[in-house]
Amino acid sequence: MRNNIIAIVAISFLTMGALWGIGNLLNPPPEVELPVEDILLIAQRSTFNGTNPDIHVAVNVPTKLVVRNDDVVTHDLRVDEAENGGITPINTAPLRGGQDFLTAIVAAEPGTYEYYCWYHPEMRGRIIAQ
Ligand SMILES: [Cu+2]
Repeated sequence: MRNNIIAIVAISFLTMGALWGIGNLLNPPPEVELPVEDILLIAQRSTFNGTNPDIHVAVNVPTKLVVRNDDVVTHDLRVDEAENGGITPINTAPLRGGQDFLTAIVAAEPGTYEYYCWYHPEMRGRIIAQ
């Protein structure tokens, strides 16, 4: 009698375990995929990241942006107000060598916007919001 009870309990556990395993196989947890990556711009030798790269962002998805000055001269990063009002302006304020600034790119309308360094007009690139 006691052995029967032990057997029944053991079989119940095995059955529950098997059902749980099958359930996970049929319904795998969804993979989370972020729409965009965080952005790191490093001011160095009067460029951002060496190439002033295009930055792609998704409309209405705030994108974390870190601007770091690894140069010996002062830089900043600005994004001016757009005619269509489609992007939140950015101004890091002057960054000396070794300083960084954390902000976000927030585009409300698709379009191509510009980021630049106020001190060095050649340091400029595009933010493309889609
Ligand atoms: Cu600069």
